[in-house]
Amino acid sequence: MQNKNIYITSPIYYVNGDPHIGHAYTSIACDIFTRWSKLQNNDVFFATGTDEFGQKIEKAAKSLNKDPIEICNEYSAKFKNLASILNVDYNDFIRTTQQRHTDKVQMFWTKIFDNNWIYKGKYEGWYAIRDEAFYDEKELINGKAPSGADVEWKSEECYFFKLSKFQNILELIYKNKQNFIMPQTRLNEIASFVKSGLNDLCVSRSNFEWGVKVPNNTNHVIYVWLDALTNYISILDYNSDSSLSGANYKKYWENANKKIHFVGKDILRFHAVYWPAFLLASIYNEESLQNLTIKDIEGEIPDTIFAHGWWTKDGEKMSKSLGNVVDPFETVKNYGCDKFRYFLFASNTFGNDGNFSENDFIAKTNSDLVNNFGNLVQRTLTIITKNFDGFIPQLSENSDFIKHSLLTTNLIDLINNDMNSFSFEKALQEIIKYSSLANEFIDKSAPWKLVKEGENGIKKAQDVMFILVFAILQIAQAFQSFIPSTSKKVFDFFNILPNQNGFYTNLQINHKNKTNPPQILFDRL
Ligand code: ME8
Repeated sequence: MQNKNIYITSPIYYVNGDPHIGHAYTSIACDIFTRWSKLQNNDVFFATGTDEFGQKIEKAAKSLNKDPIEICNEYSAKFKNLASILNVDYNDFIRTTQQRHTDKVQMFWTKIFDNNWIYKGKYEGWYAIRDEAFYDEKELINGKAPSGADVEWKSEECYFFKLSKFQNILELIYKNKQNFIMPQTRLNEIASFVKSGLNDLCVSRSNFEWGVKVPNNTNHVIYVWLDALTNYISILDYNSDSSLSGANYKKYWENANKKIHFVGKDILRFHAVYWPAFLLASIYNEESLQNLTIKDIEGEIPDTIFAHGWWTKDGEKMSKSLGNVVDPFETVKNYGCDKFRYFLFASNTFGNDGNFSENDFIAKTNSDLVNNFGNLVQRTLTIITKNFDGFIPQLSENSDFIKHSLLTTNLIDLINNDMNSFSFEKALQEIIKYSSLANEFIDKSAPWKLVKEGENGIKKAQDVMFILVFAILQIAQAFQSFIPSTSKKVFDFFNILPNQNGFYTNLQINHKNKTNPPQILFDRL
């Protein structure tokens, strides 16, 4: 019996450019939390994909003299490939140009329309194609969007969504739903934006073609953010008639114990303001929206939207024109996937902005992975091979070390709170601290000397080696979500199979298994 149903999503990525470190970062974060949740025996669904409609994609295609679908196919494949080289193990990958998605977007629109939240009007204002977002005059900074994107004046007939009517219910959510927006600092930002008053939102466009058609009016396409956000339910086979609901929609949305969206801080507003409003609009009309309590709607909206920070390169904003974009394909090719995964989450507090520099990358990898954990594994295997013919010694019953902290510490328990609150960097610090203690233990107890000190010395050396193997396997377990291939390698060195769908509750060390000859776990950079 599995514990909980957990739904985890990454943003769906725009197909107008090559994948970069930012995309890699969000996808790996989702993968880490997915793996962690699965190891805790939860039933997890991890969704990702590509965002393929909108003016931005149409424009990119035109500039390349291509059909939009051609560039969608090309770039969507690159994002799939990115997931594969990063060892990101998703359950499903949605493309918004797939009919399984467009059908559901139209269904979702119709629900919102039938609940009387959509009316026709005329939009006059600023639009940034790069952000696919509308901005008020008062939001512009030096004539540009707050993101720095160019804006253009739009004056077109469009359908409006009555976002202004959602201020109260959104404020109720922010106030009463714990962990709805994480980290906490971001909650304040969004809450004050909503408090300053919401305008109705233009949710259709009529001056270009590349989008999902508005039902019953083919002159309009649905605003790309309404289309894109719907991916989170279309991928689960959303159906608002619950008797017909696809099993996944029931399991991972309606009846999920936790629904978590990981996003970058730049797209938090779309997820924390528009998305819950759209979801509620698909269920309630204006009258039934009044007097709802947080309990009534809790299952209908996401549980957590976690906004991570942005990466810079050597302290500068990354951009194509500066040519300083960190290419995840290059980095993985040069250094390997696990070192990259490790650095992204060990070098920076998840939620804060991070900076990528080759020097920091090399220093962090060498100090934590090569010199610390890698060295521990290498030394331990060497001593076991040399002195114990490759067999892992047993801990003697009356050993002086029986209460040693390396044995009594349960590393998984130790990192549990950090992992569940997305403090990934703190969990990694705990693991590395424990690994340092194991290295100190090997130095202090000097098993290579003990083996030369007669029967008592050998017995003591056996105890030491058992404890070291135990410590290494605990570390490999705790590392499983972060650097899965490395963990597997370590288990393989010791000829031990990790449990199929969970952590070891008890590390079962089979003393009859022969360890493999010492091998290097990480190359020094
Ligand atoms: O926004 N550092 O797609 P996208 C960290 N299609 N993260 C970064 C980053 C950086 N330097 N640059 C970008 C979209 N990102 C929409 C999403 S979801 C329904 C639709 C992050 O390809 C950015 O914050 O532009 C975002 O979370 C993600 O990359 C996808 O960006």
